[in-house]
Amino acid sequence: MLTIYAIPHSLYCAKLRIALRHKQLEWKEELPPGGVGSDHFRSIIPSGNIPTLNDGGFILGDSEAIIEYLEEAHPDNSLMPENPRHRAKYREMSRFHDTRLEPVLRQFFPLVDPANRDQSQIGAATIAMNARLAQLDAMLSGFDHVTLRLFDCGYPITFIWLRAITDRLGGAVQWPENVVAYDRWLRSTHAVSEEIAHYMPHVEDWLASKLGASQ
Ligand SMILES: N[C@@H](CCC(=O)N[C@@H](CS)C(=O)NCC(=O)O)C(=O)O
Repeated sequence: MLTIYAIPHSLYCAKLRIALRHKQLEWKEELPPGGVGSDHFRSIIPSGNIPTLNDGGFILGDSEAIIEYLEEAHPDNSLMPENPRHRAKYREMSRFHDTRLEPVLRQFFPLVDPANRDQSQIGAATIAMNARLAQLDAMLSGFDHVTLRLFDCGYPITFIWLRAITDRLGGAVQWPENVVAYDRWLRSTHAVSEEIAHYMPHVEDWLASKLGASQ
């Protein structure tokens, strides 16, 4: 069986589970041996990346690399189309999530703790996020939403965190029309709705650990 080294609140582990659920693969999860960032875990995977896959001794880090490997090793319930240009566009959308949108979400995480709350930093992160969401809105206009695709695995989890955090922090994140419709469609798919049911308590636990009584 596939083993995933994961931690409960990791966004990229949730992204990977959406692909596993869609592809109807069985897996088990373990905490990273030796702990996050430990020498022992880095002896298994030098980058220390979470998630990391262990497929019968074949070790692979990075959610995107893992999903592409699973797609090739287990082609059923595919997340990729045949056409090379469509495949390339799926990868472009997925990388936009991992390298452009989600890194802006990360700017919000340290600001959740009331001790670190800084309105000017919340404002700067909000401006950066609105710019990325506007770009995503334009990019989405080229896609119909029919069945789950490679790039659909990361976005729903980033949207969950963004709503949960900005509900608490305030700020003025603007959700463009195509993004709202996309989020609604993602939640209607079985893989995303199952993952949200599993993952949401971990999001709430993380927020409670940062917000304490001020929640
Ligand atoms: N691009 C990577 C990002 C994964 C990532 O940022 N993982 C965090 C946890 S959510 C991590 O590895 N933290 C531990 C570390 O950096 O040592 C992926 O898609 O797997």
